[in-house]
Amino acid sequence: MTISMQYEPVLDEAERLSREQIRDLQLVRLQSAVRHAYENVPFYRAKLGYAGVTPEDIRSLEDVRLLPFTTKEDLRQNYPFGMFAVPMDQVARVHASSGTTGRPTVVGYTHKDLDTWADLVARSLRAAGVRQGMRVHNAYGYGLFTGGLGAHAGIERLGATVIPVSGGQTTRQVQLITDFEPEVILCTPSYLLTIVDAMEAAGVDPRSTSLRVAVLGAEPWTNEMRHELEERLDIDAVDIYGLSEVMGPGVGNECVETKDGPHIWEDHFLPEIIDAESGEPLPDGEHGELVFTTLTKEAFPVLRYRTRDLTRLLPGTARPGMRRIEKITGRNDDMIILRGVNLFPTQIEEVVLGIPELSPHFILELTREGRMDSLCVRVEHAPGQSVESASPFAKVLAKQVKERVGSSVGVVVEPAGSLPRSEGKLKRLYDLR
Ligand code: DLL
Repeated sequence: MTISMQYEPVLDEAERLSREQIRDLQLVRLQSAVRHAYENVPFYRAKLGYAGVTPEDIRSLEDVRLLPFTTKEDLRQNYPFGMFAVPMDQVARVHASSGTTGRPTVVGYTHKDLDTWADLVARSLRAAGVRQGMRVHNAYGYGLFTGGLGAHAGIERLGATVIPVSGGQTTRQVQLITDFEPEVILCTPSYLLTIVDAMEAAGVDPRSTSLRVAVLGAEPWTNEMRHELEERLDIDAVDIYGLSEVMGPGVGNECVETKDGPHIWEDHFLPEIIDAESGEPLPDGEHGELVFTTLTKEAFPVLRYRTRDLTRLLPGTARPGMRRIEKITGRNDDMIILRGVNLFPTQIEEVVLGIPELSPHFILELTREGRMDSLCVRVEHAPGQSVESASPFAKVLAKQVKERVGSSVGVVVEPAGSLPRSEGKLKRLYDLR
């Protein structure tokens, strides 16, 4: 167990608002956000018109439910700039999602949007325990991905020192951490795992570096992975959440003093949970798909955007005015349906990390024999083990997955270092069907 840093939390004005004050602010902002989207984006005008809704119909926060959903497919169909709500000469920057299938989705920001984004990333980092004057090693990828540049601006806004490393070249990352002595690292959890291994390979004791905090996100990860990274690096590992369509990193962030799931920065974003199949809104506390309406964005407002992320809304703790989401451990897109049983890669991660003879490096391969789908977990053995010595634990893993998830999976123990390593968002699932 690492001991959480004894920082006094530093809160900005909005973080001190009561729940009631936040809701009042949200209603005023929601009304103007809906009007802005309606008046400036033909797509929203048409969609609201079709649903028989006008901006005047939004009289309470609950009236957000009158609005139709927006999906990734809607954004694709308006590629590249069709969803922008300001003329192009007011767009200061664009970013785009990688778009593994089909067209990427393009998002835009005015100067004011960039300003808000920097403020919210600074707030996120402060919640994680980052303070003015600290050195921050930023290993999120720079470029069209929102991670690198989004985090960069927030680090500067906070008054910390940014080391803009971007992703990749892992040996050099280790060298820079050793030489520049940053207190903070920002990257995906899977890439931090790659970096820790590289430290060990270079003869650097990961627990002895200058690092004290890691702000990790951009992909699902479990509390088991948090404990693994905190133990191995002697740090606090804190969760940062966000998505390009809503802004980028910093839509919400965990507070280091509680580490109980990201608080959503509700002065700028209105979250909802819906039933992923029926689209029906669900009460707080129930599991479903996370949906966002942006309250202040100028260039790229979204109304009821379906994230495909699965979680639930919980009351605020360290920031009582804003609700939290439970740590996101699954996306609709990642769900594997194996002979009728739903399974998420993070459920396998939880089990793998509980078996010391196995390493946290694993991939999932989905194959089909005849009409039957089967899933194979390829997992590397832990350091100090061999394929022979760790192989009996393949059975242990398969048994625990069967008990906890209800699916029968195959398990193959692989030599250390044989599986692909993450340099950003990890690809866990290989669909070979
Ligand atoms: O990944 C933004 C980001 C960058 C967040 C750096 C945090 C840190 P996209 O590439 O648009 O944006 O991917 C967004 O990544 O819908 C989630 O499925 C997943 N995701 C992001 N943060 C988390 C997290 C960035 N903390 C998609 N936990 C989202 C789980 C996350 N999943």
